[in-house]
Amino acid sequence: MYTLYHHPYSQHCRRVVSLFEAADIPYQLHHVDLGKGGHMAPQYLDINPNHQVPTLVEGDLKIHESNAILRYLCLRHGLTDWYPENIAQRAMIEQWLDWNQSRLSPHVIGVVFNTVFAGDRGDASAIQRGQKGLDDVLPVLETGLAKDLYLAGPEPTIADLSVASNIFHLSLAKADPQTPNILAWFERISALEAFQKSLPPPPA
Ligand SMILES: N[C@@H](CCC(=O)N[C@@H](CS)C(=O)NCC(=O)O)C(=O)O
Repeated sequence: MYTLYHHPYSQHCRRVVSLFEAADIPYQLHHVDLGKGGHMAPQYLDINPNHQVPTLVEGDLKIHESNAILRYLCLRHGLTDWYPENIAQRAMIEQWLDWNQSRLSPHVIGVVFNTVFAGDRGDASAIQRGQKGLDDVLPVLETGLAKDLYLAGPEPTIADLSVASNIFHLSLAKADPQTPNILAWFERISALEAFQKSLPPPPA
């Protein structure tokens, strides 16, 4: 049985939960209380020295980095629908997985953390910088969705689960993009039961 070290407000965790649910893979969640410093506890640092969630544990194997976990699960369980073997399609999936981490994610964190989770410590200039960054990168996603229903073709893949977890995260700060291709795509992803099952309750 897989154990996913998890926090419900972590978009990086939610993308993994979406795949577990979509592929009907048994798993258990282990809550890491980020608010109380659970990620800095020595026992957790032994599991993930980056002091971050998610971490996937399967016996002696411990994997950090959410997209690496998605790829591992697909390869381990032969989920070729979610991670097609066609090399051109695979390249598109890898492109969007990397784009999500390197281009989109920093701005999502800047905006959402400081708007929703930082309370009085919210940094207005970080929100402004994040918003400017989003204005720069989100048109890339809008254009990327012009050709097909999903990021790497006519069916959803792990690239969609990964990027959509960040788009949902932006909605917590009411900063989710409102351009037509992204809206229509996000509606399609939101209709997936597996995606719905990954979502957190509204923040208190
Ligand atoms: N690149 C990592 C990012 C994970 C990440 O940023 N996790 C956040 C929660 S969403 C976290 O655990 N932050 C605590 C910390 O960095 O100390 C991944 O994709 O798994």
